Amino acid sequence: MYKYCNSFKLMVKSKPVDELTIVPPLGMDVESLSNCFRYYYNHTLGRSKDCKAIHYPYKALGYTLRDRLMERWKETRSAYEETDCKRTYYLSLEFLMGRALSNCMLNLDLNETVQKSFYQLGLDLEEIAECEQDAGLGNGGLGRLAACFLDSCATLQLPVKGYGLRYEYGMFKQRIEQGHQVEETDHWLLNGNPWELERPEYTQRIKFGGYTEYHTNNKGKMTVYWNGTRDVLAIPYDIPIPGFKNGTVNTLRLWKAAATDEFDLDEFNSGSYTEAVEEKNSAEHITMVLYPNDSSENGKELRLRQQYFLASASLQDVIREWLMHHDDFSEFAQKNCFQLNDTHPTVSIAEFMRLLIDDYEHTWDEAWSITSKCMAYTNHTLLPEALEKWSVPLFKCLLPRLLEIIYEINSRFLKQVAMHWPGDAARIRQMSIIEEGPVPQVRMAYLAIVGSFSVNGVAALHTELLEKGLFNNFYQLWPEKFNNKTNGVTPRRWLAGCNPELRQLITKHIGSEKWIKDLSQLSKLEKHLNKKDFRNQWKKIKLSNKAKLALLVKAECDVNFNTDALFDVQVKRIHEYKRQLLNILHVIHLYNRIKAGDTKNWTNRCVLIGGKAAPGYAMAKLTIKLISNVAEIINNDPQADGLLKVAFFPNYNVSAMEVICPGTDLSEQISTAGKEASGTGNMKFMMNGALTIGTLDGANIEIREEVGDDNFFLFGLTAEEVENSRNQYNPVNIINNDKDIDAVIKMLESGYFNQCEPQLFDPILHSIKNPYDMWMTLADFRSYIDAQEEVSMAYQDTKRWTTMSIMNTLSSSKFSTDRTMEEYNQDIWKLDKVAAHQIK
Ligand code: 26Q
Repeated sequence: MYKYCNSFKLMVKSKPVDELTIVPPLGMDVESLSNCFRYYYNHTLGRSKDCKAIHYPYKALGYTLRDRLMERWKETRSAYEETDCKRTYYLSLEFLMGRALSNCMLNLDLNETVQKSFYQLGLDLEEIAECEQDAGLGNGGLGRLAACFLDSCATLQLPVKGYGLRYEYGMFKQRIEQGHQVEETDHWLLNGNPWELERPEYTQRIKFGGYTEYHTNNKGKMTVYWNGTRDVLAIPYDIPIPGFKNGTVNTLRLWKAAATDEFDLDEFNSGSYTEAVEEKNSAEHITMVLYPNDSSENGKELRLRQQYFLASASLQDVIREWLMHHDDFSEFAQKNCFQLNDTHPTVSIAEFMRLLIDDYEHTWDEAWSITSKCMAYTNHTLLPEALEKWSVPLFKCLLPRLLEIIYEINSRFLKQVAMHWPGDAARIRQMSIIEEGPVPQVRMAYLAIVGSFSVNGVAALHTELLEKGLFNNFYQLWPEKFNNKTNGVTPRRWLAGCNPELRQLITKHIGSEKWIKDLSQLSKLEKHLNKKDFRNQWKKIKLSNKAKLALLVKAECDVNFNTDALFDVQVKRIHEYKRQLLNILHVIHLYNRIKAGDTKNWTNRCVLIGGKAAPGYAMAKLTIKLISNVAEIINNDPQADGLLKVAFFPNYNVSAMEVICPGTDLSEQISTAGKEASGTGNMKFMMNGALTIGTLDGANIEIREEVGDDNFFLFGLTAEEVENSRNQYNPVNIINNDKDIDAVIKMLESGYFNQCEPQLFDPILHSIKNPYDMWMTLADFRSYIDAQEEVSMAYQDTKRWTTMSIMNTLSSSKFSTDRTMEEYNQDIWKLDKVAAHQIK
């Protein structure tokens, strides 16, 4: 039998005999690892002892470990195939994976073995691990959530496969130059990537452009042809996703764009050889760069190309695999589910309809019945300006067949609306997938809701606000589709991995490591809460983690953090709604107190702020500059020495967070209530024993519920109060009636922090004083100052602080993605867990 894959002309004449694939399992002992490592270093990579480049030993270790993953990967695939189990595909434009090496050692339980092997080889494991580039294929929360989900699914042995894009350039690297953000490219694949496996035999072909034609086929059936397209190839690269010590290795499949080998013959014959070859370039642009989360990038054609490229390649791939074991699609919807990570991959709904109708000859009703039973949509934002829209003319030009299908989906949907609300024309206009206007727009969130059987928000408040606000019409029509799935983070990376000392202490007191897979066991620590020995060790570990963070801050920011001081940290993308501004205004307030000699009962603080601003977001960039300038002045003022330090942390990323969250005392979660969908950094800090100062926003509400009011520093208006007081908001009044706030504003207005650059911060001052300030920064300032004062007092009471810190870790089990994934599975996916055959 010949198997033929459309573009990669691979022929397999016969099934390989077992001799080819039967191999004895690889050793997991020190000697086997050392031998394997030496083999890769000397033979595969061809290096000698004189080679100074550190990434070769890193790569050799990567290959050594990947081989061990490879065996388990095969076993996992066989187990899924043999059981013909139901599967979920997590479609996401972003997977913010961070580093793979230490995660792989943790999950294969090879930490100690590799340590020993490297000790014998005379190599420094820590130094070698440090040279791994972060896989920064995401902007922030949404991308990191996808990575945590994959980790938990592998650990829970859920048959879930991730599909994404293999960007050549990930999230930009941030440098700070004279207080300003400067973006640099992140060419993360430059030295190769030992964690990926290219799979050209599964290449797919993706259509763009062209036009549609309607013909009646020989059976008298009307058939649509999408012709005249300019096609691009999608080549898959597989990344192994190991579960925690369970023999499962799931897959993340990332697509890379490549040109077809066909040239435009007309151009070729007329002598424009180079122009013909240039087409190659434009094809490969599709997966060149990750889009930063930037509203100025909205509506860009290349972004829509990326979205369709992911959707089409992934769906074709799933169908290819399905048809290897099934004759038709009758059981497809029972056995497959697609989870859409925000609206970014939502064109999948129309693409699946196209494939079923045009390529597999289904009727509209059959196709819709299958499609709408397998799609599920997760929303991650409440900001109306962040809802994706695509101009109809652009859509028509790039994806003409898909636009036709979307119009048909919409027309059938609007008939349902009309039945439900007879005579309500306004409702039809409001709910239409096509927004009318000078340039009509496709509303992707509406398409996602109409085409999915499940719609979920990412924290209780967020889901409630979706139901009551943004998607209320749809909620009225289909209340049963809506559900909440509060986010989480994986305790492997975010506790066991990044905080090895705390891992050891917890394990010792629980009596086993089972808590790493079952975080609810953390409650067993409660009986040690008042034990002196346990508490002392807790404090010692926090201090040691603070020392590590202080070293990093010294290296990256050249600022001295004293570990006796309160480490007060806000790290996340820079955005007005997250209110880094409120944080720095409070810093200025503290500085004013120092200058005024008001330092009785003072608590020393080290304030760390980090995060990237979207390159086109002027206000966010100016906020970074303000933080940098304030830091510069305060850190060089001898009066503030020992009392207050401030640093802006450059290039905040996953690896930095692995050092930052274990060394933090106070976690800043201070968004305007109703604006942060969930937040996940808040959960990482909590797990590592930091206390939160926060508003009643996103998952903060649930964090407070779990840890108890006494162990959380609450301030600010509720989401409801924010909306109800918007019309009366008068920031100038607030300034005039509060001398502390007035002093802070005066300080800014005086140019104290921008003496060489007059007027620099005027846009910030204007936004703060604007009664239409969307983020109502000053409305919460007094309450924030007071809550911070409570924090200072609590920190001085070491006994109280330690209890609160332990209580935070102990109460964090809800925020494990293991719990989140169990809920997705119970309510949405309904997958059976499948254990792979364990290799010893
Ligand atoms: C938009 C236009 C063009 C190109 C890119 C984008 C784009 C890219 C990324 C828009 C949004 C994102 C990412 C959003 C995000 O990270 N949202 C966060 O998701 C987390 C996980 O659910 C939540 O915890 C956060 O509250 C939410 O802000």
